[in-house]
Order: sequence, then structure tokens, then C-alpha cells
Amino acid sequence: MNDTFTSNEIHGGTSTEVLKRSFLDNLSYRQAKFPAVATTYDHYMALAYTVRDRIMQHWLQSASTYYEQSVRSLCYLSAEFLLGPHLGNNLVNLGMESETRQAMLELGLDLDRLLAEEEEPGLGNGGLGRLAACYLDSLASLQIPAIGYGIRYEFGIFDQELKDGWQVERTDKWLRYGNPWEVARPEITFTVGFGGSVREQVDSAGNYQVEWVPDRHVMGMAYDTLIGGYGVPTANLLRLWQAQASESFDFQLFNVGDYQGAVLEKIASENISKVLYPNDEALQGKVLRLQQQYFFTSCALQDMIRIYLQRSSQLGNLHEKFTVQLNDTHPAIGVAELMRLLIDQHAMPWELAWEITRRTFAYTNHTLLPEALERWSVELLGRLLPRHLQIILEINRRHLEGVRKRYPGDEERASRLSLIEEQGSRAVRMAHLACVGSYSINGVAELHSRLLRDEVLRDFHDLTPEKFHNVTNGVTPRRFMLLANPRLSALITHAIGDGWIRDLDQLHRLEPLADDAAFRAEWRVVKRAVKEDLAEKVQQRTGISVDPESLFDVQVKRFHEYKRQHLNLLHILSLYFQIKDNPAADVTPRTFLFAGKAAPGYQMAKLIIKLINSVGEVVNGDSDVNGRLRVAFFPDFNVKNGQWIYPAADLSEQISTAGKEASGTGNMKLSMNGALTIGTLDGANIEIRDHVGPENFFCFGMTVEEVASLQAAGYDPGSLVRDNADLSRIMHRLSDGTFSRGDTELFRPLVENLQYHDPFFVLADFSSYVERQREVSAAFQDREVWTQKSILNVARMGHFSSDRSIRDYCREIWQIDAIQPNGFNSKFKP
Ligand code: HBZ
Repeated sequence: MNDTFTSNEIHGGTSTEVLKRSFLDNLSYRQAKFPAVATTYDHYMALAYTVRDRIMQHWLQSASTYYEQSVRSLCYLSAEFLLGPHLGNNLVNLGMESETRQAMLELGLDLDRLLAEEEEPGLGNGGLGRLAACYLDSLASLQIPAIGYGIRYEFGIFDQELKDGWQVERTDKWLRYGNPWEVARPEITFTVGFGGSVREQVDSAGNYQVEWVPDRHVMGMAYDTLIGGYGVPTANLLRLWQAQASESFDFQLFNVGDYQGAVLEKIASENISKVLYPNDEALQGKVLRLQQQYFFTSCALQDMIRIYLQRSSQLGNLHEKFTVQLNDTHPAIGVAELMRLLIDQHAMPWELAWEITRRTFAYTNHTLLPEALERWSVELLGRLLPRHLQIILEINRRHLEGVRKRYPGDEERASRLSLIEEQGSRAVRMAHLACVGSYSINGVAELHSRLLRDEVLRDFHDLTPEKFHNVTNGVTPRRFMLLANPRLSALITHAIGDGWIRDLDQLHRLEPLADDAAFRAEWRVVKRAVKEDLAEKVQQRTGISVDPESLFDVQVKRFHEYKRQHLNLLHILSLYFQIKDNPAADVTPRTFLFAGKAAPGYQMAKLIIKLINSVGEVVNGDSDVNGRLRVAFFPDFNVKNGQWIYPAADLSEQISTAGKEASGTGNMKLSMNGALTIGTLDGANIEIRDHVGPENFFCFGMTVEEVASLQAAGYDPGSLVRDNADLSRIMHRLSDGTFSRGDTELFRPLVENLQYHDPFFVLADFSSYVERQREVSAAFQDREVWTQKSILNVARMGHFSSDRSIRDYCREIWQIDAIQPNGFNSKFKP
């Protein structure tokens, strides 16, 4: 071994010389390529390994410290982690971007080209999955001992393409060329059972015993991804489970000569982690989905118990060493699974097991939409997990016994609080299971938490008010400012130092600079440059040329009727017809940029995508418009593309029906990058407006209360169309073929839905929206005032860092402290 370098330096040093050497080593010994034949992808891989080794050093140190000190840890259980590309983020968090760029340069390579090679792990649908990823970043950055547990989907969220304006789904083969960021752990494998029956018997000592005999076993194997904190020597684990066929079972079939059967069995088992369900906010009730949920939750809990038993011989204090956060109800079956593990596998009495379980779990709700609240039919659950159904029914029996004692004679309340829905076919209400089995229940923005307390979970709030909390969501400024917007970050750091990156409240120090004309000019130079970058991408991806001087009006998020992308469209049409009436009209030039995926089975959402593209085709090509309005749909919205889009927005569209968006997090990413928001009083918009100041936020539309009273009074959208000439014309033109090459049927479902039902009150908020948009257009004409508002938005967004959210969780819910890894030998030495 060459003694010029210690192993720490080879794998941990960040000088240009050491980086070059490690990189070349990895190219040879891990990627097995010599320089003359190495491709750009090989270079990316070699660099990824080089960086991973450095995080690995931090992880070894963190893990050994956690072990020695037997610390209290968080387990974050989530069916989704929407991580986004690792390389750039890890370089930023390790503080080695410029050395790396230099090292690559000296080897004749361009770091940006290597960065572009990475296929992002799209293991999530949208906000919920991305929130989990932001929280992992903040947990590591705040040095909180934590493990993220989820599923290693072979196919993540589909890639979106557009064909003739329609969304087309393509499979996401992110693992095709290997994943340098993960470490396979074949030694960490657990067995998960499905189906079969429950046998009850009394043993020779007279003890009542229950044995679940599944008819099928699947193995879950761990794959670890290291999550390094920003500017600290801490790294935590994201442990994702992959399903594998259990060999013993295959062999049984194999031995009786049923080779086909054995192979089919193997395929069925491995299907469990095959693909992410691409539905957000809608129930599918598919058995494979329940298998996924139980599979990863069981593996996570078994792993947690394994880790606990390394340091302790009995499980009575499990809840003191671990707390488990349930990211929505997707892992809520864990309540029954922990009971089963403690009672059936570790011979614990019910009462003690229940005490531990109740003190272990905490539950975050992410939706108020009734159709998104998970319910599993009793029949299906009993077939797949008979022992768990039995446990759930016993939890419910005891729970309702308590309810009846507390509210004698109030049978209606008891049935509302039951874990079982009795109407129609019986179903287990997973949110109720999570509430009863947890010590904490939280919503993700103040309004959302209030609506949970007062409406959706009102009876639970009456029962156990002390369990209820709010933790408003946040996003990581490392990925969404520092990495996505290096120009703005450099300007901010130049003005106030770099303390804001770890303490986002320091952005407040920008406030006085909003009044500094020279600073405003620099701010505009940055905005202009990032808009040019985006304009180039838009041209590449859509063929549409957009003017960086125009107002960039951006709505990027999943497609859903409650998010009301079609309200935005109605405004575009209103402007368009204004120009058609008077081509000389004074309109503020705007680029309307949309991006987002629709669930493949959600026809209305897909039709809205088609309509955006159809309107774009007409508007963009109309010589009366003369380039003043541009409509572009940026395909395949994902983390990587988001990083291009967020920095370039002038206006952020957050226009959901009040009471429907639990929080929103794109609203935060856009405002942090200097966009002004046009938004309803929904989700975290309300808190954003409170922080940035109502004068720097364009608020419109009905409040939650107004929506409720309109609904109660009987809403008639048709009358709004009749009474509003602008709206009548738009609705008419949507159905007369103007935007559908003469086809009068194409958009009929959309138009009729609005005219006759309008479940999300699009038409009811139309006038208020258009009026506010007029103010936006006027405000954008005064660039000095606009810039001032943009600076104040950024200066006042510190509250929406995910670091603040994690601190809130630690203090109010988890009771976990930060830990410094000890004995560390690097520039990160604490
Ligand atoms: O969670 C979102 C909320 O809609 C959004 O308001 C909030 O900011 C965000 C983070 O708290 N919810 C989702 O993204 N939900 C899903 O993606 C989802 C995925 C699978 C499901 C159900 C919902 O089965």
C-alpha cells in the first residue's frame, strides 16, 4: 500500500490531488475502465463513488457514535422518498464542489456534463415524497440520529412525454446502468409473511397462544443510501427494502417438480417492490399496494427491533430508544405489526405491548380529501393479513370500550370513532388506526391542522386533544436555493455572509437591501440570467421560444382538479380574447409555464394537460398576439427539472380551492427564489402571506368558510357563466372547436363538468382571480417595486426551511437531541 495517503485521506480527503487520484482509482477498480475507452457515464460513476466514499466516512463515524452512546433515534417511515439527483447535492453538502470542479478540469472533464448524466431516483409522486427527502437532508444537517425506511422501487414515477399534446407514460428505468449511491446489504434481510391462517391453542402450561401460519413468505433485503448533512460530519441512512423470493419456499415447489410454479412464485414475490403506484390523492385499493405497505413496514420494524436488541436484552423500553414517524397512513399497518411482533414473536402481554406501541408511533396526515383517506376492505385485509385483522379488531374493541365509558349512550359517536367503517362493505379506516395507535397526530400547515382538529378528526380531538400538533412543512434551502440557484445564492452570500444556508432566518438581513437601488439592479441581473437559462431549456424541450423579458408565470405541480390548473387556463383565455378584441391592447407580456404529471388513470387531469397544449398551439401561433403571450408545457416535471424552473419564476401560481391543499411546498420553493405568489388562502399560502407581508403577495378567492357556505347554499356554476360575458365566451369557445382543430367533442367533458358541477369552485373564483392578475400585470410594469417585493419575499421566507420543521418535530413531538459524531478527523471536526 502506498503510504503517502492514509485510508482516511484517500477516501476522505478533498484536495484536488487526492480527488484526482481517488477518481482514477474508482474508474479503474470499480468501473473497470481505462481512460481511453471510458464514457462520460463512466466518469460520472467514478466521481459518484469518489463522493460516496467521503460520505461513508461520515456515516461510519456517525453510526459508531450512535451505537456507543445508545442514542434515541427517529425512524421515518414513508412509502416514498423523492430524492432527486445525488451528485450535485452531495458536493454542496460536503463543501467540495469547487475542488471537484478543479480536479475534473485538470483531468480534462467538465463537471456539469458529469452532473447531467445522473438519472434521478424518482421514488415518489409529489409533495409527500419530496417532503420526506427534504426532511432527511435537514435531519442529517441538524445532526439528529435518524433512519429513513421505504421501498426500493425498481420502477419509480413514470417519465412523462407529450404526444400531440397528450401525456404519454414511459417506464422509468432508473437502475438500468447501476446505482453508485447505494450499498446492498444481503446480510440484512427479513422474512415477511402473507395470507394463510391463524391458529389458536393452549399450550401445556395453560398459556393461550396464537400462531399465524402464512401461506407465502417474501424476503426484504436492505439497500442503504447515505444522506450527508450540510457542513457537518454527520451522515444518516436511508434504508430501502427490495422484495426477493424466499428460497425455502421456492425449493418446496421445486422439489415436488413444479418448476413453473416455483418460478411464478418468485416473480410474484419480487413484484412487491417492482413499481411505485403513480396515484397521488386517490385510492386504488389494490392488493399489491397493501402488500407494499405491509412489506416495507414490517421490514422496518423488524430492523428496528434488531438494532435495539444489539444493546439491550428486553423490549420494554423500545419506545425510549426509537420513535417512528408515519408519513401519512401508508405505513399505518405498522401499529398492528408492532403489536404482533411484540406479542407473538416476543411473548409480551397485550397491555405492555400496547403501551409500547402507543408510545412509539406518531402520525402525520397529508390530506383532507375524503377520497384520499385510506380504507382497506376487511375482507381483503383479512385474506392478506389475517393476524393483523384480528389485532386491529381487538384494538378496536378496547378502544370502543373506552369511548363508550367516556360517552355513555352515544352510539353515533362510537361508530364515527370506530376503526371499522360499517356502511357498505366493511373497511378498516387507516387514519383511525394511526390516531389510536400513536402519541402524536399532526397536520402540515396551520389551516390544515385546524381543519383536522375541527372536522376530519374532530372526534379524536375531543377524545385526546393532547395528541394534536401542527408542524408546518418546510423545504431544504441546500437543494432548492444553493444548488438550484447558485447565482442568487452567491449574491445573497456576498451581501450577508453564508450563515443563511444553515440558519435560514438570517435571510432577514436582506430586508434593508430591498431599498438599495444598486442591490436591486444586481438582483435583476441574476433573475435575468436564470430566466435566460430556463428559456434555453424550454426551447430545447418544447421547441417554443420564450422571451426572458416577459413575466414568467409558473404553475408546476401534480395535475389535479383541486389544484385548478384550468383556472389558470381560463385567465390565459381571458387575456387572449382581450387581445383578439383589441390587438393594440396594452398587455404585460407573459410566459405561462406549466409542468406536472397526471395520474395515468385520471382522465380529467390528462384532458387539462391536453387543453393547455391546445391553447398554447393557438395562442403561440396567433399573429395578433405577436409573442406577448406564450404558453409552454415543460414535459416530465421531476426534481431535476424543478431545479431549473423554480429559480426563474416571477410569479408563483398557488391557486387551489381553499381547504383542499394540505400545505403545498412548491409555493415555498418558488417564493424562496424570489417569485411573488398569486394564491388562495389555502394550506401554507396563508403562513407565507403572513410572513412576506400581504403587500408582497397577491391573494384572491373564497376562504374555507365562504366555500362551505356557498356549497351549503347550493352552488350553481351555470348562472356564473350566464352572468359573465367574458366567461360565457370562453366556455363557448372551448366547445366550438377553436382550440381543438374543429373537434367540438374533445373538451366537452371538461366544459360540462365546470358548467354543471364545478366541484372545485373554479368558476366561483374566476372573477376574483382575473382581477388580481390585472394587478400583477400592472405591478410587473414597475420593475423597481417588483424587485423590492421579490427581495422581501426571499428575506422573509426563513421560516419555511425544513430545518425549522425538523426542529419543531424534535421539540414538540419526538424529544430527540442532536449528537456530534466523536473522534472525527477531517475539516468538519466539531
Ligand atoms: O403532501 C401532499 C399534499 O397534497 C401537499 O399539500 C403537501 O404539501 C405535501 C407534503 O405534506 N400530498 C401528497 O403529495 N400525496 C401523495 O403524493 C400521495 C401519494 C400516494 C398516495 C396518496 C397521496 O396513496
